[in-house]
Amino acid sequence: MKKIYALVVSSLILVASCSKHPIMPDKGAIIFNINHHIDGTPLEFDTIKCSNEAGNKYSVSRMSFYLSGFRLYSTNGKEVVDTNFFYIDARTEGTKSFVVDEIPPGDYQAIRFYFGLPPHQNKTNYLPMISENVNMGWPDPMGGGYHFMKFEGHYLDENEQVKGFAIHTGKNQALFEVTLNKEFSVKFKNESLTLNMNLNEWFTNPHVYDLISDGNYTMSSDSLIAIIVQNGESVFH
Ligand SMILES: [Cu+2]
Repeated sequence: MKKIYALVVSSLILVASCSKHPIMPDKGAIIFNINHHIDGTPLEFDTIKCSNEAGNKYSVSRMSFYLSGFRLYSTNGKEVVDTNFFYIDARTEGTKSFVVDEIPPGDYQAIRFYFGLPPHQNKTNYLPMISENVNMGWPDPMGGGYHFMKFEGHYLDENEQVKGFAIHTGKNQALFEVTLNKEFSVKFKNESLTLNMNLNEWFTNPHVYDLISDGNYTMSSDSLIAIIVQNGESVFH
């Protein structure tokens, strides 16, 4: 009798626990990984073997930038907004992944984010005074705030001489939006998504940018920055 009772009780417990919903987190998270390449070849630093649309031979010594304002669009029309900003430096492993959390579980179809910092964050000394932010500072006499991107390296000029280039963008008008149509679902805390950046796309589509004839420093030229910004809309995929 005692044995049967124990059996009944334990099977009741089993039924009770089976009828419970599986434990799901209220909110999920995505780990974004940034992958840099040049027309499909993994980015390698400091070697003049890249070639862009204009035919410039170039190397990369630095690629650092800010991404901000991530928005995720669910298949049923909901929008999830993240207000954080992320600093990425292609040479520094730890900065190439970051987490967007507080995402309701579900199916998603698109991602949007800003390349650069929104105007309220793009103010001198707004960001924490750590070296990565301080090094991205945009001088006050030129408008203040931060560089949105520092893309630097060397190239061969018309006489095959090695020269430096610095494609820098900054100031509020350089902010642009990237839209990626990607289908993914968020269920748990460890979803991961890769954002690929093709560095050669900064030099083309829609404008062919030539380091020799257009210029090797963009920072003091609003018109060169505008060209780079327009090309930038297609760098991520
Ligand atoms: Cu600069």
